[in-house]
Amino acid sequence: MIYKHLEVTNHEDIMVVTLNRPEALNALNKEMLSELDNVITNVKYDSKTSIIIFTGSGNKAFCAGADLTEFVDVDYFQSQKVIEKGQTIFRKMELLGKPTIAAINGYALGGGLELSLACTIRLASTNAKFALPEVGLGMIPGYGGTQRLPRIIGKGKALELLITGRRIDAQQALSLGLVNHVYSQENLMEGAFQLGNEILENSQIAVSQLLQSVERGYDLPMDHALAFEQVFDSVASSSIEQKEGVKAFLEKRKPVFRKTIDTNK
Ligand code: CO8
Repeated sequence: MIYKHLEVTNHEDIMVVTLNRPEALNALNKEMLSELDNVITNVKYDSKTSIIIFTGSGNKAFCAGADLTEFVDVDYFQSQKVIEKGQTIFRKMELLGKPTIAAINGYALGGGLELSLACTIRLASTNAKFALPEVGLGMIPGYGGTQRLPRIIGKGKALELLITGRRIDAQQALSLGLVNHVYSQENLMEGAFQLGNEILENSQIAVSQLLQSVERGYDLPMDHALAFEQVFDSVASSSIEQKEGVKAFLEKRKPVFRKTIDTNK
């Protein structure tokens, strides 16, 4: 499928989704959000894709946030509509059951940072800059930022960034645990692919069940969360991949897993 504001390329089991509005530093307009929704909905049921990398086009920005030209004069219900749309799409990403990697190659501001917070893992290039500057615009981060940032880096540190809107660099983001690794600009995508390939060495059914177990269980009381874990692990443990994994261990060889997620076989 051809998109206006996204470039989507497939590299065997890994899909790269590039936010592609470099003239506006890849700002998320309504059309781009709809396109993202389309990609995420389709990739969930695409057995050929196991991992998705998100990045930005050009070497300046991952995504400079929501397209501010669309928010010059919005009322309560217009605001709520767009916030709900963004929240729904980012939550869909989080519940995809496939690993998503944000390769943050420059500015990740506002909604752009929030997009990356909905990804499984965040990687950054040395020139990346991060902020949730919404309070300086009279808003609050409404695409999940007030909820996901505290969960990822801890409440106290998140609140400081949230109420100051302060911009931080890649090293600061690394020390806060906001990103997992920092690469030179040239090596960022290679790092993302390396990580993707490392994940692909495992059973993709297990990876998928694991992601769903963590995402569905994280905020629940322990007994409910453990009940989820039982179900997700039972799916993984009764799969053909588990049989291969254990057999390979006993035969002292590397397991050969399929790269797709098909729980029926
Ligand atoms: N929206 C629209 N256009 C943008 C955006 C944006 N968020 N960011 C950059 N651009 C455009 C600029 O207007 C400029 O366009 P033009 O060349 O036509 O003037 C072009 O991109 C290049 O930008 P700059 O000239 O500003 O480049 P600089 O290198 O000088 O500065 C910055 C780069 C620091 C990234 C600067 O552009 C900036 O501060 N951008 C705004 C960042 C921001 O505040 N983002 C948060 C937006 S709010 C948000 O995301 C909340 C989500 C929920 C919304 C729900 C609302 C109801």
